[in-house]
Amino acid sequence: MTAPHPSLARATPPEPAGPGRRRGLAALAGVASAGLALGAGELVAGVLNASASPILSVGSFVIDLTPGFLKSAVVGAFGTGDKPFLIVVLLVVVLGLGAVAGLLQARRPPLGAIGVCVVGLVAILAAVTRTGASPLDATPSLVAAAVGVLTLTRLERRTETRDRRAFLVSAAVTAAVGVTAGAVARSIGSGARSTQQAIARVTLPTPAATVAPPLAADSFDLPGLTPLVTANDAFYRIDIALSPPAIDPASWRLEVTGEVEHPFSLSYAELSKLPMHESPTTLMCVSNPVGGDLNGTAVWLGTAVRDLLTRAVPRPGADMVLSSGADGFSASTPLSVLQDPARDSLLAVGMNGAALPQLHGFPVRMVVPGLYGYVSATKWLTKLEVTRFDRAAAYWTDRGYSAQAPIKLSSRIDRPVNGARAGMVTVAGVAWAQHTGIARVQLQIDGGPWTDCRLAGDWSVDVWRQWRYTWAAPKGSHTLRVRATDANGLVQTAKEQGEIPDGATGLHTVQVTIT
Ligand SMILES: Nc1nc2c(c(=O)[nH]1)N[C@H]1C(S)=C(S)[C@@H](COP(=O)(O)O)O[C@H]1N2
Ligand SMILES: [Mo]
Repeated sequence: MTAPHPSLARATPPEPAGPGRRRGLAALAGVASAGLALGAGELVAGVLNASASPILSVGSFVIDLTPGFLKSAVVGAFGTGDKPFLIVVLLVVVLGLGAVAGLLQARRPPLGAIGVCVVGLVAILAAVTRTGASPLDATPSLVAAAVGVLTLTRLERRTETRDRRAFLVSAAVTAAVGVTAGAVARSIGSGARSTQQAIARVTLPTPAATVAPPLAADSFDLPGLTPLVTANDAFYRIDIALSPPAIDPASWRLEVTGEVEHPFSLSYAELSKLPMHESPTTLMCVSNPVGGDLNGTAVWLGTAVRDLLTRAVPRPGADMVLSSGADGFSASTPLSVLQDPARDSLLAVGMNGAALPQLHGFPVRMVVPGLYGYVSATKWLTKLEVTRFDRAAAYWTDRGYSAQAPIKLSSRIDRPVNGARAGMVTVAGVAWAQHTGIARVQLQIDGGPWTDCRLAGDWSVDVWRQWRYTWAAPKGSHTLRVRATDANGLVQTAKEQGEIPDGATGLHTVQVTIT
C-alpha cells in the first residue's frame, strides 16, 4: 500500500539507495519471509499432524538419503545430538535459500516467488512420501509455501520505499511472528503430551518369571565405572526418527505376516495378556567406536518372540524376520535366532520396571541378546514379516551395512581419570560378549605384559561384565590397553576396523596422567 508505483520511484528517486544496500534489504526480506513461512508451516503441522511438519519431513528425507558412512561421522561427532544438529543445519539452509529468493525476486520478479514454490514442493513431496503419510500431510508445506510467496512479494515491494526504518520494522515483525508461530507449534506438537499420558496410564503386566536381581558380587561400587544397569533416562538413543513416533496403544496393532501358515495381528491389550517375563540384556549400537558408549543395559519385560512365531508357523525356506517400526525403520533378524529356545528374544513392553519410554520404542519394541540394534532392536514395532535374506533387505542394509551382525567381543576402560594421584589406583571398566559371556579381561600398562583383571560376578551372559585392576601407579603419562576373552576362548582382536559394515574392532587404549 505504501509502496510507491515502481515507475514513480524510478522517476523521482528519494535519496537513492546504493545497489549494495538495496540487495541487502532484498535478502533480508527473503530471510524474514522464509522465517514466517516456516513458522506458519510448523504451526499448521502442530495442529494437524506433528509428523507432517515441513522441517521434520525434509529432515527425515535427508536422513533416509544419508549414506552409512556419513551417519557414522555425524553420530561420531555429535553423539545423540545428531538430530538437533540436522534441524539447525536445515533451518540455516532454508533461511539462506530465503535470502537467495529475496535477491532473485528483487532482480527478476517473479523468480524469487517461483523459487519459494519449488522449495515448498520439495517439502510437500517429503511429507507425503513418509511411511504411513496421508495426502492431507501436504497441507503444512502448502500453507508454508503460500505464506512464503505472499510475504516475499509484499516485503520485497517495501524495499523500494524511501522509509528504510519502516521496512526494517515490517521485516522484523514478520520474522518475530514466524519465530513465535514456530515456538507455539513446538509446544503443542509432537504428540509428546498425549503419549506421556498414555505411558502414565499403562499398567505393566505381571511377569510370570522375574529375573533374579544381581548379587552384590556382580558389580563393583567405583565412581566413574559404568553401572551394571543403565537408568532409563541415561540410556543411549539411536534412531532415524527426527521426532519419536507418538503411538496410541489403544489403536496399536502388531501384524505377523509373510511366509507363514497362519498370519495374525494383535492389539496392545492382547499382547499384554501373553505370558511376560523379565530379562536383562545389554543393547549395542553398531556405530559404537572402540571405547564408545553407545550401549546400555536394562531389565526388559516382554513376551517371547519365539511363541508368536510358533503360532504363525513359518513356511520352509524362510530364514529372516523383517521387523518394521512406525518411523520407517526395519531390521533383518535371522529366523533361527528368534526361534532359538536358548535365547531370550523379546517383544518388550517394559524397561527397568517402567513402561517403555517414548524414545525407546513405546508401546512395543524388540530386544534380541547378541545382535547389534540395527538388525534386531526395532522400536515402535508395527510388523513382523517372515521372509528370506535373498528376498528382502532392511533399512541399514540398503545403506552399506551387513544384513547380519552379531555383536563383537569388546571391552572398555572407564577409569581412572587424568590427574589421579600416584599410588594405588583402581583401573576399571566393562567388557561384553552378549549371549556368549566374558571369561577374562586383561590390562596392559605402557606396553608391558598382559595381566589379569578381577571380574565381577556374571549376572547374565547377555549383559556386560565389570572388571577392575589395582595398579601401583607412578607419576607421569601412561598408556593403558584392555582386551577381553569370551567364554568360548576367543581373544578380542587388536586389528582396527571401522564401524562399517558390521561393527568396529580394536583395543581400547587410553592415555592417563598420574600426578
Ligand atoms: N524404529 C526404530 N527402531 C530402531 C532404530 C530406528 O532407527 N528406528 N534404530 C536401531 C538402532 S541402530 C539401535 S542401536 C537401537 C537403539 O535403541 P535405543 O535408542 O533404545 O538405545 O534401536 C534400534 N531400533
Ligand atoms: Mo545402532
